[in-house]
Amino acid sequence: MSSISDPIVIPGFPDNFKWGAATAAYQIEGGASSGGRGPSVWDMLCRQPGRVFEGHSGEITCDHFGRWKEDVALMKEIGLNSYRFSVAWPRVIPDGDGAVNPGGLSFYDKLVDGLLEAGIEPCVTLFHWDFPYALYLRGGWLNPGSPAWFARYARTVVDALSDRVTSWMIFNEPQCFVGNGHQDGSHAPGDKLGWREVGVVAHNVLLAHGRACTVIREHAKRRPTVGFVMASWPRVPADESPANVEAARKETFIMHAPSVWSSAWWLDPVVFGRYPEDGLRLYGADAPAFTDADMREINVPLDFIGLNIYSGGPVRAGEGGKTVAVPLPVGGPSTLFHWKLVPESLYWGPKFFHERYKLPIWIAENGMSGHDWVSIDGRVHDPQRIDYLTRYLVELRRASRDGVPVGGYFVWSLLDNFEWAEGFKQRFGIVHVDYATGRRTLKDSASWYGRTIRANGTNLPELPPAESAKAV
Ligand code: IFM
Repeated sequence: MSSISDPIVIPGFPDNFKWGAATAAYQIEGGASSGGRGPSVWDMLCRQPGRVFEGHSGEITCDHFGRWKEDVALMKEIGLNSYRFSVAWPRVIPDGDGAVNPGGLSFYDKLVDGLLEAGIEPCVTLFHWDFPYALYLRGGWLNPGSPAWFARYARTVVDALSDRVTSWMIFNEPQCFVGNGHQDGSHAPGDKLGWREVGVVAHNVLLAHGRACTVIREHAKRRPTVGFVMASWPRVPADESPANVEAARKETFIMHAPSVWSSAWWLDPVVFGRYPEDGLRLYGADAPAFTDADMREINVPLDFIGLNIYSGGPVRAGEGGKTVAVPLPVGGPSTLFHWKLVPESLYWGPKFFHERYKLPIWIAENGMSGHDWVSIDGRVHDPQRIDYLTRYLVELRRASRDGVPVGGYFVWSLLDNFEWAEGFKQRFGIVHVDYATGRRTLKDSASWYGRTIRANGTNLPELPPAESAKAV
């Protein structure tokens, strides 16, 4: 019997919450020339001097291709119930559009079986940036045939895995492979296109999304759950006054210039079947040409929105309806990437996206890069990562308690890995990887994460609203 002085126990996360870790094929697999895999645009970019930190590449990286059994065993040891990984298109169809490579498919087939045997749900991302180089030579995403290439690839994977896989994410962070890959040229394929062409690339990616979603719905052997995964840097209110909350809500979706970084530019077509008016106005004559039929193809029902959130930007309401950015404290906590800690982004981000799009939210990535190494005692101590994850999860739990349907959380990343143009400089894993030997060492954060999973988040501190952030 409870008494008035007993603390009120509020649940942690929903039952059946997906507690996972995420990775991407090019970042961990290695085996770039093994098993019949074709080259991707990332293999080619890494060969160009000066493109990637110290000339690193994903040629070998964590050798997950060779060591996947060991990695599944580690996931089981940690206690994950879900694992988000991506399938490499050029491993499955080496030239992107020709013959299927049975060896490539069988790698994922065995991985899925291994995960299920370990009691871990496989959650598949179809595209995490490793576009087949042969298709790039045929115009890449600028080619009007690109949505059909992607739909065929999707069909191949769905036919092979959907008897066991039910959680599907189609594209990971289209803003990045379009914006970094095709506009500022910092990522593969390294192009610097003008607005008109970038708009075409993005539109073809949206069409590819719609077609792949339809392929999954029509051909999956088990009832699928399908999501769209966005990179998101939500705006957060500088304090919780209604005016500042409204300013943050508005600023999270508004467009001030033509941009493929805008969340609304992607999600409005996918969920509402139309480009945002402000974006179309700003693109002006450079807006992509589209038909009603295109928009119908893009606007097929989705089951959830995946958000990759690492930080956010505080704002307040200014004069005349303007929104003003509020600087974060000088010298405040930030990661090795210089991404500032803004834990309340994991409250406001899910809340604002759910309010606008009325879909469940999964946190498909969250985590931090740090200076992690194997200490003299043979262990990897990463207290800052534990603190970071604690603060962010407290805020996600607040969103869940406030009624946002939050379906899962995937820490980025399971393993230290190849961080694109930053090479191996940034270590995001909860498992340390010695790239010279391939040796894996669980970091302290992995043990902490396992405890948090077992407690379904009830071990996280109870902090008054926004206190997790204020303490920072
Ligand atoms: O490593 C990346 C990942 O591939 C996409 N989301 C952000 C991560 C950290 O930069």
